[in-house]
Amino acid sequence: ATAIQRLDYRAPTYWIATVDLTFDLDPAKTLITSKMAVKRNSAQAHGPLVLVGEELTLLRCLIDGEPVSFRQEGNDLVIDAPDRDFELTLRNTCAPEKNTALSGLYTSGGSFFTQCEAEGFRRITYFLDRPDVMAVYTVTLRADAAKYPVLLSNGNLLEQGTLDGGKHFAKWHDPFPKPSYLFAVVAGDLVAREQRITTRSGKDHLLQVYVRRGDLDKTEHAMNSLIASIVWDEKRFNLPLDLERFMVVGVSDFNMGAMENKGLNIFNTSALLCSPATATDADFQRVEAIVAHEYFHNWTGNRVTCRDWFQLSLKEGLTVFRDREFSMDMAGSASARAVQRIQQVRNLRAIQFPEDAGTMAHPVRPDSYVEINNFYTATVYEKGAEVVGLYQTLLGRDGFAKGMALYFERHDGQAVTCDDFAQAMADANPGSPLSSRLDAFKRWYSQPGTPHVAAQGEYDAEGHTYTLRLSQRNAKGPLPQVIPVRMGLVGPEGQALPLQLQGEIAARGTDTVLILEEAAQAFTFVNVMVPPVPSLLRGFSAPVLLEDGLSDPQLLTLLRFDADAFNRWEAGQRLSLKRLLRAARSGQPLQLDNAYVEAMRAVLRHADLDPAFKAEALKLPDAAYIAEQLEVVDPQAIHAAVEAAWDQLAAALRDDWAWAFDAHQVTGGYSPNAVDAGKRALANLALAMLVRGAVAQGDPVWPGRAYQRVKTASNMTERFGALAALVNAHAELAEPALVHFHALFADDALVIDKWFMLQARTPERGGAVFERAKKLLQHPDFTLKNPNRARSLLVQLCNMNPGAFHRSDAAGYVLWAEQVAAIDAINPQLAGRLARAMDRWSTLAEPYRTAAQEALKRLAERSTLSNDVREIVTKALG
Ligand code: HT7
Ligand code: ZN
Repeated sequence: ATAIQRLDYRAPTYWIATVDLTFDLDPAKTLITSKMAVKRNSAQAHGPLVLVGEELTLLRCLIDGEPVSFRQEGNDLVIDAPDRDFELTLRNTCAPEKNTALSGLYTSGGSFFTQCEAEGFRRITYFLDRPDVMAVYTVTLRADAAKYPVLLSNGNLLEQGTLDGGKHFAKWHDPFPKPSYLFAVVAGDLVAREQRITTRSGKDHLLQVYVRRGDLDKTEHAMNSLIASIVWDEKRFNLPLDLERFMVVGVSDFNMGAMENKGLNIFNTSALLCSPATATDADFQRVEAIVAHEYFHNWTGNRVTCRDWFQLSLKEGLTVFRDREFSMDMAGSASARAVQRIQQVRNLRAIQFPEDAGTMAHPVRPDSYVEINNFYTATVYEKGAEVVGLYQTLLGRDGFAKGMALYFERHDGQAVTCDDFAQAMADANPGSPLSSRLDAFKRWYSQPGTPHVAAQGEYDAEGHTYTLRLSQRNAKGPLPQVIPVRMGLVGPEGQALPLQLQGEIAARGTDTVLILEEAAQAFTFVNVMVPPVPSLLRGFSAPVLLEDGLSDPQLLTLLRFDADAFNRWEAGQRLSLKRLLRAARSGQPLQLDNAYVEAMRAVLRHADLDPAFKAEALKLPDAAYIAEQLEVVDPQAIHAAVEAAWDQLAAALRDDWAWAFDAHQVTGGYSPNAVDAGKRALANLALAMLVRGAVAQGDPVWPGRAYQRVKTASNMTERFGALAALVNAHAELAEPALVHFHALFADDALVIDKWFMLQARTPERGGAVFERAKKLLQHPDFTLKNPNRARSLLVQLCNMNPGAFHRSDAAGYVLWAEQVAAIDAINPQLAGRLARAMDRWSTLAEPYRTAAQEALKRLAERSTLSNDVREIVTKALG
């Protein structure tokens, strides 16, 4: 397969103004009739009309009702079309029940669903399946009335009724022109939670959440999240709900979290269903964020869409930014907001930083791709959201809102580019720090790689000045980037010092944003009366790796006093990171020092810090982030260092953990609110530490208490926390606890996913975790066909558990290659995700490096690989 290049974009020769689709739904063979109003694009030279279709059987092709000459070349349907507007009629079939790739029209649990982003519509009918072709859709669905009582598509229901032979029909019309990737159909035996709302403008809307019978009691949180999202988008960005009816549907077989089809969002059940008994606080939070994300796409993605798939971050980066802002507003307190930011950054560092340094590195706006499904990445989503955040940091909230307003004023109803977004932001804010450096700013879209920022401070005690020298380099991009560095100076007693830059007439307060835009720059502060500790990159104001060279005493000062909660957390992480890196580099056993342990005790016992913050501050950095700081990565050395650190923290703070566990029990009914969730997070961490410490001592008390909690907890957060404490500590009671848990939830697929995930992610000890995971592949509940299940075992083991995966006998790599190939034959998109486990193979120490390379080569030699997997292994091998 050849790579598609961004600069090769050309507008199409024809547009499609309207499309009238009729579906005769049958799992084995569905018949699709399509009538399209095709318009000549006079800006392009006349030529044949080339439509694309995959895995379809074409039955009829008419222009203005007359047969026309056409040919099929691979997936292309090439039609000798006239040099004018015309009506094209096509008829074709597809086979939904054979569609295990879950792209196009497929069946799941006896119902029909579609997934059209990015290129699934071509697996339904022949079309100009590209996002810049926006058409108005009318859809008639015909199906057996008993098996498929609910028939849904985008927009408004025009008509429904019965047909002969036990069939019925429904006719839908979506008044908004949309690209084919936003098309959707659902047909099945589903039930809905409904709610009528009146929005600020006085309009009435019907909201519906459709799920399988029996799941209705798990939809309340999704409905509440949807209503909160509607209210928030109107209030924060003035963006109203534009449809009378807004539908959300759950499906168990789904490749990603959810899909923003116009007026008919389709969700993975894992991103939709929750109840206190079956979902953790993290699940509740995830459902809220994904419901919001899909809803926010209605404006940032649907009303204004992407011209081509290279612009994917235009909608994804912006929508992730919006759902993050929403989640932070929903979280409430400043501390809860900081906790959200900490979790975002932890995730960025563990997943996006390695991606940006690895073989699949690409800019936020990629320049080429072989398979677009491989580019739904942490870079496009999470780094893309960070880049949108940079606009807000440079322009302020109001300036950013003005930019958004201008963007919609200019581009509503259009398919546009990242340049259009950047231009609207700059034009809405003349004279701003953005408008004067827009070209340089846009390097965030064109250069891959994580910039490294080095900082060095110099205090002049006599002149009372403090000079901060900042420099940047990016191994994957030659040009300096525009890096907003939010910062403050902290005095030795913790005081926030006034920030007056040399040449400025007054202090800027105690928190400011410096703009680093050259390779190296110096900033001198005057009237600095005491030697300060610089607190840099507050709130993680740019997605960079900061090397500030701060000493332990300086970091301890920030951990105790920084006014910026994010940087307090960061100081603790740096203290941990230093120790872990030292051990991982030297291969010597890690020995935590007293100062560090006492600092962690002080955090745990602190009178004012929120429990949720404490839980984050006490967690060690992720192995993937630690690995990114090393030139040569020995995964087992990192694993040993992290395990030793946990063991020592468990032992040294034993009484403190016991206090924390007892002091943070939540009484009363379950609520997923941030305060209660924070207490549960800290209590769960404490329990994990107590069980770990007890297992090391051979003491049965805490494992016994955890086991009891697995049996009697009244909510999933506590039950699963207790189970995880036992399993992760390799306690003897882990086995019976796992058996008990499985029996309790045998009928709940989403909970059984958790059961697999926990076992696949357990910190390795002597190879037992890998062996168990391998055995679980044979478990009767395991299947490669359901993406949630396959991910819960294989992605967790191979991509998220380096201590178990990277083995000196190469068994992890052998299993990986086998499973990638097996999944590839079923679902290439999912196989592509698993294939990413080897992205960073070339930095591995021996013997891992050679063994990983061999596994990659063996996989690459297979003749039957999909484009998805082929692109990833080819890039991995360089
Ligand atoms: N825009 C969607 C991205 C997507 C997707 C979703 C489900 C299955 C396959 C998919 N391919 C691409 C999801 C989102 O970002 O909201
Ligand atoms: Zn999205």
